[in-house]
Amino acid sequence: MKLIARISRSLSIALAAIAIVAGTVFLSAAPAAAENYEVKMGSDAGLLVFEPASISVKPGDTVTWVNNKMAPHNVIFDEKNSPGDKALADKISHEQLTFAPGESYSTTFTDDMPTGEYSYYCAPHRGAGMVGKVVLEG
Ligand SMILES: [Cu+2]
Repeated sequence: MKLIARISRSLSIALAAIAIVAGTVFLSAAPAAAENYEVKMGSDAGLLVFEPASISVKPGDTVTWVNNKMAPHNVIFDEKNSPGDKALADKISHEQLTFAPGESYSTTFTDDMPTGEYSYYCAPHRGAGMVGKVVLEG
């Protein structure tokens, strides 16, 4: 009887260990799904805006800016209006102008980047108010 009790006890410990290992494997194999957000450059109605003008993202998410109307457009972040330094602002900017509808470029916001509000603008249309922001949450 004692032997059976001992066996069943070690068996339940083994099962618990297996459950923990299996749970860990499952969690690491399924991280929170990264999202891809699309921002139109120039609204459907032909306004000089980014649409949506503000989006919130989490580390791992990607923002894709798609040329829509009223080209040319680009996406410029500067360090004065963003967390981080000039090197980071330059790295996530897309200075190249888009002309053709559907042209696009992307930036992935990673967990090594400081959280906060990253403001950007379109160089040709900054004066017209073509500005946007990406809020990187922790
Ligand atoms: Cu523009």
